[in-house]
Amino acid sequence: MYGLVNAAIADLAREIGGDAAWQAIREEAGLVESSFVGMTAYPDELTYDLVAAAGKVLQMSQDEVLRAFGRHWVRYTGRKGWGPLLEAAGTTMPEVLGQLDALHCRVRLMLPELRPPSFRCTDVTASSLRLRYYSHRAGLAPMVVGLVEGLAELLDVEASAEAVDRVVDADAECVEFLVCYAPLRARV
Ligand code: 1DX
Repeated sequence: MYGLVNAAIADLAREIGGDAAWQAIREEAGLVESSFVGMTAYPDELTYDLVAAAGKVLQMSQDEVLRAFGRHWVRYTGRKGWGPLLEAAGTTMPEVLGQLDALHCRVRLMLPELRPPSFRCTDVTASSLRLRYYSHRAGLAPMVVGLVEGLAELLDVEASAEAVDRVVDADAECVEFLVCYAPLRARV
């Protein structure tokens, strides 16, 4: 994954446990690099190793690390100048979630090695929707719960996501989430 992801993990680890925790995670993961170049693609292995090491050092389960990472990703990318990308996607949960594939298409124009997941919304109501997450990568679904929480923070609404179904293929993973949010008001 692009270095920005690994940099976000490092930033999250420092936020939780300070620089000492991040150094311990680097050591645990056998990481040679001391920092990451955001726009350089790194092997996925490295990211998985960081998540595993972060769990060990910060005494969090893998699911907790992934969820915290999802929340942090929205904040971190906002801080690093990518906020307008997400802000342009919409102002409500269903709008933004429905625009994520288009957003990733745009980012891919710049970053040819991007392998973004795909998100599809169905059964959209004023206060809930079903979100299907299709990923090239296995085991990252708990991150989606955090991503939804991060988006909720950004949009200043209450929201939650819960996995309700999963289909695992040889080379892909599809997980369906039920996303609930504060009811949208009819526009006048
Ligand atoms: F709900 O693969 C809200 O490398 C969401 O399943 C979900 O393949 C927001 F620095 C710049 C750069 C760079 C901007 F220039 C990425 F390189 C991308 C910013 C997306 C904001 C996907 C990151 C693929 C890297 C993927 C989990 C898990 C998607 C991470 C979250 C908006 C992003 O992101 C999986 C890769 C950006 C950039 C966003 C992602 C790769 C998401 C979201 N993904 C790099």
